[in-house]
Amino acid sequence: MANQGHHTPWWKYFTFNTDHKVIGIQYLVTTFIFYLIGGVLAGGVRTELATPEVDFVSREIYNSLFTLHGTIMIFLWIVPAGTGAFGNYLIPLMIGARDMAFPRLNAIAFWMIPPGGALLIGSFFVEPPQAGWTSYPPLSEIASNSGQIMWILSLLILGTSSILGAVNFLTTILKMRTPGMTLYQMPLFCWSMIAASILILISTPVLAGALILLMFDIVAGTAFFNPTGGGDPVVYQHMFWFYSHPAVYIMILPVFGIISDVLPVHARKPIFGYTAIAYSSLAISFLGLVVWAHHMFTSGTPGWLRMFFMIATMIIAVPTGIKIFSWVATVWGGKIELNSAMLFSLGFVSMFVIGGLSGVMVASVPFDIHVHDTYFVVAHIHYVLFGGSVFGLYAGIYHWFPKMTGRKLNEPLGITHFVLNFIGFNMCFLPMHWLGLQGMPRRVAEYDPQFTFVNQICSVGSLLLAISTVPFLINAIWSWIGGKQVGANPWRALTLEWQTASPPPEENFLENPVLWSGPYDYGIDNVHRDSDKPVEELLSEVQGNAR
Ligand code: HEM
Ligand SMILES: [Cu+2]
Repeated sequence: MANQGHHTPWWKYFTFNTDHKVIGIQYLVTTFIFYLIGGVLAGGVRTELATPEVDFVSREIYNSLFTLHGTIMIFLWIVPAGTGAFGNYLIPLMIGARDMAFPRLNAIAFWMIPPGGALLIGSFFVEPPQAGWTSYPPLSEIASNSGQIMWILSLLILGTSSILGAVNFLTTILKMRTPGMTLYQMPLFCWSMIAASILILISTPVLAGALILLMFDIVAGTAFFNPTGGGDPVVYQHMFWFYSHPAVYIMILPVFGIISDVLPVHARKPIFGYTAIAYSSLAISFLGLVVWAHHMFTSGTPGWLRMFFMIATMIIAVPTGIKIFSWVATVWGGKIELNSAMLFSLGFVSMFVIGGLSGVMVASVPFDIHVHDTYFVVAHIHYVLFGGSVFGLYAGIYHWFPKMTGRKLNEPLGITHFVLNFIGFNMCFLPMHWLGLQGMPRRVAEYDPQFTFVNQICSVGSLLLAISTVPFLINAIWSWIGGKQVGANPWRALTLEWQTASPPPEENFLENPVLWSGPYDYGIDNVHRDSDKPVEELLSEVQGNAR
């Protein structure tokens, strides 16, 4: 058993490297930098909203701040971090493969991210785009044309990157599993990546189509979506949401997978309902494709159609509820260790439940008509995307950092990070439900002075969120250089990625890995220590402690 970690020289991370582990870390670090940039833009938004008047920035710049904030958070952080970073790093290791199916395509997909991001951020300095992350025409066709075109080109590049990644994930999972591993022996993260990849492949091309037509309208004077030339802006909305509703699942499915893999390890219990979790991912993926018009209840959609989309949307609560039930049942009665990975996972489950509940509320047509385009929607998306996706990504970082670096993140700093993040998050976004119900519109730089105090609470919460990132950054950099060294399998986990050294050698496994157990055959034990024992011995020990 090789326990000696294999460290990649730092400069390799700046090269066109085809090793999926290098690419995964390249994605993780790059997207995190974009997260920080998106966070600074959010800070600009919250600073402006600390007072009801327009004083910090002009209205135009405010529009551009939330436009770029939303676009960066989605297309340069959550989507590429969940799929690109974790998908790349984990899939081959989890299925016992040497690399991805198409390593060069993989490197190309990554290297499309920096130019895509540069183009998007560059648009701010050329002519700030103002039409929101949704870029609905006719607004997107009349304001900031050159910036809007840069925005479109950037999304086309990032979308292509995402498609290339999905082709790779699907092929790798379906074709490159170690001999003897059936689909039902894969870690659940791989199932969730199958579901997310299917969504990417089906929906992203439709977004590309919409954006190309939008660009024709701007540069060539066509009128696909331009009502003054006989076009129909609602067609854009259909095409946009045919991608962007599935996109919320592209952003959350990989995180569902992360949580399903983190919880059993730190609760020392088998996952509850393996097949239910696996199939519910596929069900979410299918249902996610037929609900897009719930974003268009106020766009003149006919009543019978609204009824269909309302009911279909509510049905998604079923597979989602199955997952939540399974996670709760997994930790129920476990020997839970409340370390940072576990705290972020439990934070994820609880915040995602709130986001899911407000989601069922806005799925209902009469309610949605009341809160459409208010801060209620802003609260909802952040409970799903921040309390959900971001918390889950952090859980994944704390859990797999020892695999990636051979060192553990510092726990006191991690717990500080979690506590500040959790308080800041709820302080920033919980009051927005109330603001929305009271009718405060989103995407506007000024507001009715009666909302001042509550907005100031939100802004202080966002400041706390910014501060919470400091202990994390210190922790990540400091632990990478000098953190506590660990052996191959510090969490005593059973999935294959822990059977090789930490960090793994370039070829991942020196011998073909052997499946000694299912991925989650944990007994309840409370022995938490570093283990470098051979897997067979470890397993009999772990299972010997079973109930
Ligand atoms: C860092 C903490 C964050 C803060 C303080 C924050 C704050 C805000 C605020 C106040 C708005 C509403 C702007 C308006 O409508 O006038 C907004 C919009 C938005 N945020 Fe965040 N946000 C944060 C993180 C995130 C994350 C992690 C995501 C993940 C995807 C995200 C996605 C979005 C989206 C999609 C919009 C809609 C943009 C638009 O209307 O075009 N945000 N954010
Ligand atoms: Cu949707």
